[in-house]
Amino acid sequence: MSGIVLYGLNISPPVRACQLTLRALELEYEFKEVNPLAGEHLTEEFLKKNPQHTIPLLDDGGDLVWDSHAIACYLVDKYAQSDELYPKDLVKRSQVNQRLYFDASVLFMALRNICVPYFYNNVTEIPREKADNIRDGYGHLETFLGENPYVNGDTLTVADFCCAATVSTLPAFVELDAEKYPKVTAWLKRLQELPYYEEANGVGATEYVELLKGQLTLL
Ligand SMILES: N[C@@H](CCC(=O)N[C@@H](CS)C(=O)NCC(=O)O)C(=O)O
Repeated sequence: MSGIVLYGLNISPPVRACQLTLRALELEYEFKEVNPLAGEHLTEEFLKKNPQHTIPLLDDGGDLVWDSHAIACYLVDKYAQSDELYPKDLVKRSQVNQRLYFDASVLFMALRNICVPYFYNNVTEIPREKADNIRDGYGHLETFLGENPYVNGDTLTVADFCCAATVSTLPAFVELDAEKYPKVTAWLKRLQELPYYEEANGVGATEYVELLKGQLTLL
């Protein structure tokens, strides 16, 4: 086996975080569609590769990596010309890791805790506490950004890709209020200016938001 293969679906935020990273690094890759909404993540073949049955999954010449945060870091460590997107300096790396874990455990979980009941059990009501988890996520990010252009300061990192893939999707559930969260709004606009943003993330995020438009009620 050779070459990079990314398994996933365009509407999935963690898949898009990997696509942002791949495009930023100008890496060639094959995209193989696996649609969890059609049960394609539960085939024997896919489970052999990822027993946790999540997308994205990266197959790099037979080496398998899953979890978007792990994939993004792996790609930079292995292929980047510089360490800018995922610094080698221990302190800087720990700060990027903090934002990555924030995305994995706070932002993305706020999304997953609403979309899993909806997609798999048709739960169309969003309880107040779940909507509050999203607002808390927006609020923390607003604080983290401070006066900086990116989530870890002056430099774009993989943490921006992971957080942006999620934050551009969360408005499917709770609007990103530009007056309450001006820094988050400006940061997202900044990322939208990246030449590869629209293809790697914008199209899929819009598709996700459109798919859920009018389907859910905030309690
Ligand atoms: N922390 C994981 C989350 C991945 C995840 O939950 N992906 C969803 C699609 S957005 C999925 O594969 N769901 C199917 C399942 O969990 O069985 C990551 O960042 O890759």
